[in-house]
Amino acid sequence: MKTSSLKLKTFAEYKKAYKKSVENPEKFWGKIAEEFTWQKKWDNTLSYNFSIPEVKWFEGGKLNITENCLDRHLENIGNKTAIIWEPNDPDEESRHITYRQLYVKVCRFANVLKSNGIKKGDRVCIYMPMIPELAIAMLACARIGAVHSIVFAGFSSSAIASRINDAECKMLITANEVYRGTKRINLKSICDEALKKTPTIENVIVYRRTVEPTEMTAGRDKFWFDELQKVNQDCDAEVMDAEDLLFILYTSGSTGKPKGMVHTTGGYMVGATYSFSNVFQMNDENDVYWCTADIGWITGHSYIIYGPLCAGVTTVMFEGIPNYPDYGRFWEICDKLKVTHFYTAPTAIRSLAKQPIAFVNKHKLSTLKVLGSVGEPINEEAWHWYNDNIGKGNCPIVDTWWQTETGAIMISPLAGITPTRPTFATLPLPGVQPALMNEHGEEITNIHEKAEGRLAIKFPWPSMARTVWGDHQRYKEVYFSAYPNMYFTGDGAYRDATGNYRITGRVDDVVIVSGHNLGTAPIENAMNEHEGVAESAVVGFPHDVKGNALYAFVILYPGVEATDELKKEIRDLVSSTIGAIAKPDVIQFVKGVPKTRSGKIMRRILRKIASKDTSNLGDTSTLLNPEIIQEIIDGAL
Ligand code: 7RM
Repeated sequence: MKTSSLKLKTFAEYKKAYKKSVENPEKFWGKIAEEFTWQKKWDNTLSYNFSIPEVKWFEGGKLNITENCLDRHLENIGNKTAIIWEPNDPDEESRHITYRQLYVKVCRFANVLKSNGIKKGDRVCIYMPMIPELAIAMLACARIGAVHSIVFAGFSSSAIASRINDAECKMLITANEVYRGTKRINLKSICDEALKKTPTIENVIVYRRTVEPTEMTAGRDKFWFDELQKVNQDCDAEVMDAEDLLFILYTSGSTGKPKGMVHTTGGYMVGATYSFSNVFQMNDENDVYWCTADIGWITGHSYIIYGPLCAGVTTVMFEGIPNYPDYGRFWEICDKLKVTHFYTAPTAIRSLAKQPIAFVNKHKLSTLKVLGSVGEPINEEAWHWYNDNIGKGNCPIVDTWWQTETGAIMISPLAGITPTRPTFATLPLPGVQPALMNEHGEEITNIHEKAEGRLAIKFPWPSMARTVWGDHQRYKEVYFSAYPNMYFTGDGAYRDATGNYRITGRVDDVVIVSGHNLGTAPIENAMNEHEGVAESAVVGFPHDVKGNALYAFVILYPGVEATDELKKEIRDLVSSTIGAIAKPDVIQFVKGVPKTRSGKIMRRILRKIASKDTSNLGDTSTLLNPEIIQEIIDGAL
């Protein structure tokens, strides 16, 4: 989908496309799908039934996503850089891999998978750092029709083991070690611990990222490099049906064990690529795109690898962290690699905004054209900091709302096309039909009046997850039971009188205080407006009179003194912004709040601390900062 007429160019074109996509979704998506390379055209564009639930797109169509990411580009852009890899250590050299080189590497490693007994439909777990071999491993799986299940290389051995066992993976691909800032972490030993409990794994392929000695188990563990020597580089792409599995990716539920979201080949490819091209608008062949997410998350799957490579652009992979060697690293890389399109998360923006502005101003940032945000609601303050200091007021910000389950961006401005508005994800992409639901479970259909409710989607889109691996019932209960014949997102949203959406946060974060439904996100936003407050998290806890009361965990900027006077100021600010009913009963100043690796606050744990019920905090091993929990408990009020 490169020079496609389907890339929208003006707001009028967007509106026209949107209208068409609602009037005849099958015709709309069918035309987009025709822009890709298929071995055989589909028989049936869409069949679905949300009450089973079952969704099938492009059934009978035969394709391989790697032919779309790689083979198709060889003729015209074979020598263009597909991946620029930027190492953790700024003194180590970057790697530039062309489309042709990537094609050869993927085919060759695909033969390694085959020679180790991996066949179409087998599940392969990948636990690797942000190095090109991670991209090669995932594309090699796709080349032969194996289903990849990538586990973020910051997760613990028990998290790896439970994911491997849930999907019954036959192979594990990993690296011996990984560099992260000043640390060197032994991934292989974490895997070895996991492998004690994973009977389905037959082979482990180990990429040597460092020269350190690596412990290998004979008969099971093999070095990546040694295996490559045994195979050639010719590998035909496996014939996949559009509805054959492409990958499984685990996402944490608000309770219980992680859900293995299942994505299939054709629809995912179409959705990821169409959204990528239209949202980011990379219109110059020299544009360079950098998404700072880890490939272990859906953002990395769709918007570091599959979307950008299908679209034939240059995509950056960064191995390191934002604060090594210092807090200017992101901006240094933008200058060095001439990044034009930059995509990151509000949590990263907020943490960088806390640092002295000199870390930004040391760098030019003159190549940037478009900025993106994803992962949580971006608060007003962070939006402006990003816009003013990074974009210099010249770069449209695309605030992209979507989920692991949606596979692709659902609500977002199209860069340079859709008028933006701070904190608003704005309008649905063509082909996406959101519905705002009121407290009686009815759709709020008047789009000319502002309204607030819960966000559902009332028509299927190609890249939606098809099931939860091994638990279709859970898929039905979580996503298709809240509202008949609709997909429920779990998010709340506000819609203004022009149809622009602002995502207000997970509705599991709604607290009912004295009968008032209070979203915690707007309260946090109000508190964050105080000049001393860096970040905050609000949860509910049981209260004799009010039913629930509000407990606020507040992180102050360095040097700000934690006083009772400050607490009063913060309460007054909430009161004047939202209303007295939203004033937190308790404010506890903390150094940090527990977060998932992708930057989402673990409110489940804060709720327990606020309720003085800390006997069983559940699994905290996958957190970014588990050590903060005891500190918060010790200071609890
Ligand atoms: C892409 C991703 C999904 C949840 C989702 C929301 C929140 C994501 C935004 C956002 C407000 C955004 N997948 N979320 N993007 N909230 N504005 N632009 O993050 O599966 O890991 O998370 O993230 O609550 O339901 S995810």
